[in-house]
Amino acid sequence: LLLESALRDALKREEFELYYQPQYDFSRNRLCGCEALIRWNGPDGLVMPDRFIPLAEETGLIIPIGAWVLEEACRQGEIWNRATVEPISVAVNVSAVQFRPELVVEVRNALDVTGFDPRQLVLEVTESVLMSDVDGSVRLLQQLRELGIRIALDDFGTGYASLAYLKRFVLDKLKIDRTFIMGIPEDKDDVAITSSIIDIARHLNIMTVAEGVETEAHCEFLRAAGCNLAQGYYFDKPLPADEFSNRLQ
Ligand code: G
Ligand code: G
Ligand code: MN
Ligand code: NA
Repeated sequence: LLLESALRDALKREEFELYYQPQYDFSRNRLCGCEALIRWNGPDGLVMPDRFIPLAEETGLIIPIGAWVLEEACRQGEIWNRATVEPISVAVNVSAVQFRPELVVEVRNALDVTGFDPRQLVLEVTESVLMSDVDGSVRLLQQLRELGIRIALDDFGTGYASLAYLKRFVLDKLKIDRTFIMGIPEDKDDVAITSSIIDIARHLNIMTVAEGVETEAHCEFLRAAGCNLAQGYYFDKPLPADEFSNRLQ
């Protein structure tokens, strides 16, 4: 049984760790960034976020945990970017509980403390996060982008945002949900949906990131369709920071 006190102790004892899943740029054939994904090194081994993020959200602990994630991701990103010629972007997941005006202060603090270039920080939000308060979200996204950071819409196509919201929310990236990628190239519906998302995004000047890219066939299709970036087991699973560093060499 996972208890609130255990989660609180985990934060105090610094038992959380970020893994980084590489993202590859199709046009330049290179590693260009990553998504940071939290893990908990608990007393009985590695605990995945699905098992503790919901409790962290219910108890409000996601606020200090989320602030730690932001600062840790920026700290690590700054280390990488001091060592590489081509910049590496780092994407951080933001839950609905965190998506409130104070998030601007938390992001600014993480950038200030670490010196990380804001242009290399991406916040991943889902459609449901934005849709719970559309006007508030439009304002908050605007304030976040004024910090110079980028915004990605996660799990795109699975929520209930309509295409009209792509106009209202100022977004830099769309992450095509892996449930659409999975069926490529056999499933004609998945093929149609994925190429349409890529086309719409290109016309709106939004970058596309395919999630859950697992096969050579996925890659071939996505490259031909004009998708910008890919992330998935075909390339790498989420990696501890030192293994990600090895990928940069
Ligand atoms: O590997 P994976 O099991 O890492 O991640 C599962 C889910 O947990 C993903 O949907 C992701 O959005 C969420 N998640 C991972 N890391 C974080 C984090 O740092 N903050 C929040 N809010 N969610 C995260
Ligand atoms: O934030 P988001 O919900 O997109 O979280 C990404 C999740 O997807 C993480 O749990 C990560 O471990 C998982 N993942 C990453 N690449 C793949 C993949 O190629 N296939 C599958 N099935 N899952 C993946
Ligand atoms: Mn994500
Ligand atoms: Na996703």
